[in-house]
Amino acid sequence: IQELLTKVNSLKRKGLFQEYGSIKMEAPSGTFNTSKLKANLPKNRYTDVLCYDHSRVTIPFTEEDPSTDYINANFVDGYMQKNAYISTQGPLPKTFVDFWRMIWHNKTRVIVMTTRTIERSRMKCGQYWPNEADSDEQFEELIVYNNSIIEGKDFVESHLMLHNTNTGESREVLHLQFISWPDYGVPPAAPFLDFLFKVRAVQESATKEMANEWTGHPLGPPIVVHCSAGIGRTGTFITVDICLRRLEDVGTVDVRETVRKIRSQRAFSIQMPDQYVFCHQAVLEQAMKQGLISSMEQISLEEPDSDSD
Ligand code: PTR
Ligand code: PTR
Repeated sequence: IQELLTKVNSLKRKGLFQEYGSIKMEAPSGTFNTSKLKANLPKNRYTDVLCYDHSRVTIPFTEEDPSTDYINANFVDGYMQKNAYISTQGPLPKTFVDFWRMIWHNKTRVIVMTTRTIERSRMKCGQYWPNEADSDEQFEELIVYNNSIIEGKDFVESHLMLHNTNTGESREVLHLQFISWPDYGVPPAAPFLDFLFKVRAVQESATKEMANEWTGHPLGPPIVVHCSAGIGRTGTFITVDICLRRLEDVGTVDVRETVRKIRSQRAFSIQMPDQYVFCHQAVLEQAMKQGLISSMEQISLEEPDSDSD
C-alpha cells in the first residue's frame, strides 16, 4: 500500500490521467454481437454502451418471448470470486421485467444503485422498483413489495420482497441507492466508503440467511450494480471494492490491473479520468483509516505551482 501512495504522489493527477488514457486506448477484448441484434437494440439505454458477448448475463427464455435472452449486463469477477458482481445499465421501462428476472434467476440479494433516476432534468434510470413504503408492483410473474425505506443523508435503503407467483417462493432483496454522486463528477470518499461497507454488511447477512439455498462462493450471489450506463460509476464502485478486498487479504493494491480486468468483462468500465484518480484516493483513505499508512503521510495529487517541468 505504501507503494501505491508513493506512486500517486509521484504521478500526481496528470500522470494518473495519462495512465488511464493508455488503458482507455486498448482495443476491446471481445465482440458485441448480441447487443447489436435488431431485436435487442431498443434494450440498450445508450447506443454506444453495448455489452460483451462472452460475459453477458442471460435471462431465461420464456414462452411468451422465446426470441431473446438479452439484457445489457455482464458478470464481473471480484477479488478471487468469480461472478461477484453483475454490472448493468439503469433499467429502461422496456427492460424492467428482464431486470427482475435477472435478479431472481441469479438469486441476487443486494442491488447497488449509484445514480438518481433523474439528474439535470434528464432521465438516467427508470423507476423500476416501487418507491413508496407499503407499495408493490408486478412484473409478469414477479411481484416486488417495498416493505420499508430508510432515508439517510447519502443513501437510501429500501427493503424489498420479491415474490415469484410461478413457484410461490419469496426472497428479500435490499436496494441501496447512493444519492451523493454528482453526475460528471466523483463523490466525497468518506460517504462513498461508508456506503461500500454498508453494501458488504447487508450482502453478508443476506448470504448467511440463505444458508443451504446458496452453495456458491461464501461471499454470496452476485451483487447487481448499476448507474445510468453501468460503466462509469458502476466501474468505480467495483474497482474500489476489489482493491480493498485484496488489500485486506494480502496488503497490496493494483488499481491499474484491476481496472483492466474489469474492462475485459464489462467494456468501458470507468468513464472519466477523475473516476480513475478517485479509485486511488478512496483506497488510500481507507488504508489510512485502518492505520496501514501513517497518518502523517499525505496524498498529494496536484503539481506544485512552478514553471519547472
Ligand atoms: N460518456 C461520456 C464520454 O464518453 O465521454 C462521458 C460521460 C460521463 C457522460 C459521465 C455522462 C456522464 O454522466 P453520468 O455518469 O452522470 O451519466
Ligand atoms: N452516450 C452516453 C454518453 O456518452 O454520455 C453514455 C454514457 C452515459 C456513458 C452515462 C457513461 C455514463 O455514466 P455512468 O456509467 O456512470 O452512468
